Amino acid sequence: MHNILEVAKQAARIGGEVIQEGAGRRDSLDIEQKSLHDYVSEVDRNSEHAIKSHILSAFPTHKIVGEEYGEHAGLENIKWVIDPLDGTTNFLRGIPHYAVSIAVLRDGVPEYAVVFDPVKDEMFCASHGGGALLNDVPIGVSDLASSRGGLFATGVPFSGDNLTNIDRFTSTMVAILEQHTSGIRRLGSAALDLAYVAAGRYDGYWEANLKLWDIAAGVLLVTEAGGVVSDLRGNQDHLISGDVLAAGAGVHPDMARLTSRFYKG
Ligand code: 2AM
Ligand code: CA
Repeated sequence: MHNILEVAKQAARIGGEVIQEGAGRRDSLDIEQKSLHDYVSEVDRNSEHAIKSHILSAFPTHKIVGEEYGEHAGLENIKWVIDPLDGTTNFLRGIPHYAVSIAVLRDGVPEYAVVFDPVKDEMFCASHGGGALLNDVPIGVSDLASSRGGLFATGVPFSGDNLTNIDRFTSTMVAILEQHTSGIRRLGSAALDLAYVAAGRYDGYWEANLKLWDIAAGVLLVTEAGGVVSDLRGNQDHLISGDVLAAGAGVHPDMARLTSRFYKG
């Protein structure tokens, strides 16, 4: 009998090896543009293929959905959600900040999560009710009592629908800055942003319009690390909408009050 979390961690390491092998020959990679500002390389595809093969060798009946290859049919109630390379733009430009993200959902609810950064060799993982770990050591969210003075992360809109609604992003940013923050970071990997909230490195993180594979693992990391996750209105629709707000319990209500002013629907 295979242990789901162990298989997820092994699969993430296998994906990480594919990515780092590709990083060593960046100039010769086969790169394709999926849409404006959205690129995919042979590394994204090879990583997903390797991850999927490993999962299916342990759990041949499980359902899998990945960013690059879509859905692999299987059991309806258990679904592996894979981002084989979160932070592709960073990767392609030689910016060493990207990750593999793997979540296992049971009836739509994240039960196991792994976010693996192959550059820093950081393995974040969580299981429902079992807490969150970084390289096998328990982690917890920040204990800041309010958003004042916090260090935050976000994602700056870069294309599509997000740009047509740019005002609500900039208004949110100003409102957060008015809290006298320690700064706002934009590092380009949603999975790692959430993992960093789980580890208490950021006090809070918000971003709109993400995909399920960007956030499914990260949201479980945050809640298992004692944090709170919602959409930008403060509701529990983040896995459906892809709009996410994650923070420690002291900071989340303040941030939700600010984001909900600008993200009404
Ligand atoms: P991806 O690398 O898996 O596509 C952060 O804003 C999220 O948006 C990332 O997790 C990233 O996931 C996605 N993204 C896609 N294109 C991007 C771009 N040009 N710049 C920043 N993020 C991008
Ligand atoms: Ca990706």
